[in-house]
Amino acid sequence: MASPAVKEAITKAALQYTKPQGKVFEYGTAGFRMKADLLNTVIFAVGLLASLRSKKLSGQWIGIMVTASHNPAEDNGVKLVDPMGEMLEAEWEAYATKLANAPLESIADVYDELASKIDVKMTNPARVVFARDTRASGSRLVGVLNAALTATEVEFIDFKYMTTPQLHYIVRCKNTLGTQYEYGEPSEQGYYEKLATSFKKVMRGVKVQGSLTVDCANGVGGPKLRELIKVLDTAGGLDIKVVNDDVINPDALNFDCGADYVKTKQRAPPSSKAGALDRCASLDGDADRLVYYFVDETNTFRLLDGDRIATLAASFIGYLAQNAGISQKLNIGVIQTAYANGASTEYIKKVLKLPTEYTKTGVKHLHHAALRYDVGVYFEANGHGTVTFNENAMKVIRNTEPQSPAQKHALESLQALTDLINQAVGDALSDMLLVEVILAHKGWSPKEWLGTYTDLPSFLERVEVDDRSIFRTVEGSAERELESPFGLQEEINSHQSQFNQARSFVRASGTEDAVRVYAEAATRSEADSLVKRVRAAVGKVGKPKAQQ
Ligand code: 16G
Ligand code: MG
Repeated sequence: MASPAVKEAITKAALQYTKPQGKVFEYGTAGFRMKADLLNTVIFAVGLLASLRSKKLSGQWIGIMVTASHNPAEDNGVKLVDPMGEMLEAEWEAYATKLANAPLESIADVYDELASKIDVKMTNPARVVFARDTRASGSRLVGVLNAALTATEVEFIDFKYMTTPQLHYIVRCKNTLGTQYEYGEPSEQGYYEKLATSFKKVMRGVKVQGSLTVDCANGVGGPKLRELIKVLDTAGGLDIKVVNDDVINPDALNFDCGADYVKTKQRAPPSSKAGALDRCASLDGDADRLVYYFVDETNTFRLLDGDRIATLAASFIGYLAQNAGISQKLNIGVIQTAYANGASTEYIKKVLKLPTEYTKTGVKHLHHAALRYDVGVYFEANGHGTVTFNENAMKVIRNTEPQSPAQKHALESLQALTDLINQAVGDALSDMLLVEVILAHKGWSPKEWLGTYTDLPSFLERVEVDDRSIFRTVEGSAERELESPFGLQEEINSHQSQFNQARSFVRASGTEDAVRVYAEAATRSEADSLVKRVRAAVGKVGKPKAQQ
């Protein structure tokens, strides 16, 4: 039970805010996300939940990130980070939802009821770290968070502006400090130094060719990348040109730039001045997504998305494991979602000869699946992803006695990669250094990277429907098959069977009030016809709002 004094403090603090009328909140794929004006009471609830979560885990540090990622500047959001830097445990999402919807007058009671239900020892300490992206609404929301954490007597540290992955890193460092799993120094400087030191190690004997232009979506990744560049200090010949790093003009965030723009529009930001074959990359607003691209000699835009980063990373790690003589001791797997281009999956299976697996969309699903491998490479096509190394992998890499200088070099490189890669969560800055390392080792320009396989032409469409909740996928199908509405999957199958190498699926978005339709096929025109047919089939059963 919470003490009467704490309950009183919660009620008093909560009543400073007003709940938006008639709005139902839900902790979704990436936490709560909406117009920033509506978020005060949600943030307050998240503060309360973080206190319970930390107490439940005997005072381990819990993270709270205030961000709306690639959403427009007027939005904001919040998500919780668990002790090892992972996403909040799924079961607790429902508790977050419950608290966020509780009336303010009785939120202290709901807090107390939850504490008994989850069996939280209320005398345990609670510790929280939080940070935010550069959105104008962030400072107000952090004020609300402060009020909730103060009322529940939480010990907290405000890390001010950070990328989402930096906060995940801090949480993991804080909780592993002084243990055998020590992850690094829990500070922003510690983060840069860990990346820079391991980058230098793995770059020994090779040099980056040409410059890299990084579009920072006018978000928090801009100033943080500049800090990282200072610490890297031209190591390995890395020459980064930072663009779209305006964090002063609040409306510039994610506007006509950033990873989401580039991936969905399949074009470079209009502001791009990159020349033919120049290596370019884009981060999203909170720097947990990364895509690469270039314009070829015929002025055609070429995207190197998350699937490409996954195949590049898996091939390099496989190659190093081979050279280190430990490939028999490590099971390396690649985790993808239904959005992964079929050609990438073929390449992983047939050329890299590695197992692949599909999970539902959303980082947490991929991350959990990756942890079942010694080395789990996971990326969503949209650029979210990382590589995880389990305890066995770390032991094998650390304890294998090299039999030759070449083996020694490979083992040291692998060891450095385990530090270069942010294993807590997908991290655009760390992933970018990983890609740069691999391209330098292979001596590849983005053109050679693109040449590893040819993507099947694909289309992704957004369809507004009356009620997206009727679009339910079959459990265990990784969202590749629908069980409802009745008959729709059969219709999709029948369209699909009329085209070559064709695949299409439909799923309800977890972040927007819409349904997504994906189709790929051997040619552009086939993929186009397929997506149109499936879209029409969805429209028929879903009755698009516009047609009502
Ligand atoms: C969120 C997820 C992302 C997923 C996307 C799908 C995290 C950190 N982010 O942004 O992984 O790809 O949602 O959105 O988990 P959708 O459900 O609207 O298609
Ligand atoms: Mg993001």
